[in-house]
Amino acid sequence: RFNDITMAPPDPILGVSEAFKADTHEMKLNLGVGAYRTEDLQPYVLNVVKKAEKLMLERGENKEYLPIEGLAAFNKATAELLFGANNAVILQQRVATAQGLSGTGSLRLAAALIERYFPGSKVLISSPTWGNHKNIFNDARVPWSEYRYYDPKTVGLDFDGMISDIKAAPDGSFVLLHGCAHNPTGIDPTPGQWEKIADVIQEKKHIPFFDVAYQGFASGSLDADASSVRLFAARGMELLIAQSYSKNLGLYAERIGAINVVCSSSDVAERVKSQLKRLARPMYSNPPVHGARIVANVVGNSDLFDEWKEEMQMMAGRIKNVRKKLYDSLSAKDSSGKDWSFVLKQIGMFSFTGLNKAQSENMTNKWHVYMTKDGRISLAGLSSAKCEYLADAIIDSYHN
Ligand code: PLP
Ligand code: TYF
Repeated sequence: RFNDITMAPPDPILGVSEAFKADTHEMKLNLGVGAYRTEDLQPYVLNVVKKAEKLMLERGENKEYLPIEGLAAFNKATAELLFGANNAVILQQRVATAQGLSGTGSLRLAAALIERYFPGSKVLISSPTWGNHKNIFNDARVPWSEYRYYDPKTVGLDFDGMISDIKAAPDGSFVLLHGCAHNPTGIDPTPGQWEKIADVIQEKKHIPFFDVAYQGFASGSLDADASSVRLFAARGMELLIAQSYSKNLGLYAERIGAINVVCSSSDVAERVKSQLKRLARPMYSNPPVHGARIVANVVGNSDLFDEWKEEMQMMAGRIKNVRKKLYDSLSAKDSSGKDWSFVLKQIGMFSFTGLNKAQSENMTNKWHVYMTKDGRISLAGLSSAKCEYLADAIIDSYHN
C-alpha cells in the first residue's frame, strides 16, 4: 500500500534551491544549481529564443505529435552543431540521432540502449561527476564504477589515475566523458591528454560515451567546445553522445537535447535509430516540440545563429569576469599564502573550491551562501557586486 512508502531524500543539487528560497537574509546567494543569472542575479531568456518564438507564433505552427525520434530539422541541426556539417560521420550518414528530453532524458535513453544491447557492460564514470549520472545508470540497471579524475592535492586532473583505471576496466566498457567544462570540477583534459585518453579507449575496445551539456558555454565557441568529441569521431570510433540545450540556449524547462550514436556504417545507424525509437516509445512515446523548434529556428537562420553565438559569448564572458574578480578578491583578502589560482584555471559554470562538507555547511549556515556539499559553487549565480562578500565567506570557511 502507499502508506508503506518512505520519504525520499531531496536532490542534493535541486534541494539547495529549496533551502535558499526559505532564507530571508539580504546577502543570501544561491550558488547551488548550475543556471545562468544576469548581473542582477535574475534568470535570463536569450533574445534569440524570444525572436525564434515570435517567428514560430507568426507561422501559426500546429501541435501535432512529433515522430518518435523527434523533429527532423532539429535532429539534423543538433548533429551538425556537434560534429560540424562537413564531418565524415555526417556525410556518410553514420550518426543515429534521436531528440531526447534534454541531457538527462538523452542519457537515460542511451542507458536503456546499453542495458538492452550490452547486458552486463559497465559504464565508467569520473570521480566525482554530476550527481545524476549515478541515478540514471542505477535506474536503468546499468552497472557502473568510477575512474579517478580529480586530484585534491593539485586541485587538478589525476591523469595517471584516470588512464590506469580506464585500462583496468573490462574490455568493451563504456567510458562516460564530459565533452567540455567538467561538472562539478571545471577541470578538463588538455588536447594532448584527450589524445592519450582516446588511445587507451581504442586499445581497450571501450566505447566512449560523451555528455555534452555545455557546448559553446565553456569557451564561448561551439566548435572549440566540441573538439573532444570531434577528435574521437575523426578516429573512426563508435561513440555515444548526449547533448543538452539547457545551458547554451537557456532552455532549461523546455527539456530539449539529443542522443547521437556514431556507428560504423549508415546501415548500422539506421538499425540503431530504429531501436532508440523502440526504447523511447513505451517510455514517453514522442518528445515535446517547442524547444526543438526553437533550436531548429536559431540554427537554421544565419542572423539568429550569429546572434546566438554573441549571446553565448556574453554569458561565458560574464562568468569569466566573476571568476577573475573572485580570484582577485581571494588573493587580496587572504593573508595565509594559499594559492587560489585553481579558481582561474577551472572552466565553465562551476568552481570546485576544495571546501569540505563542514566548510560548505559553514558557507551556508553562517554566510547564507547556498552551494552543494561537495564544495562546488556555480559562478553563473554570482554577480561582480557579490564577489568580495563571497571571498570573505570562502576564506572564513577555509580557515575554520
Ligand atoms: N550532464 C551534465 C554534466 C550536466 O551538468 C547537466 C545539467 O546541466 C546535464 C547533463 C543535463 O541537464 P538537462 O537535463 O537540463 O539537459
Ligand atoms: O549540476 C547542475 O547544477 C545542473 C542542473 O537533477 C541540474 O546540471 C541539477 C540537478 C538535476 C538536474 C539539473
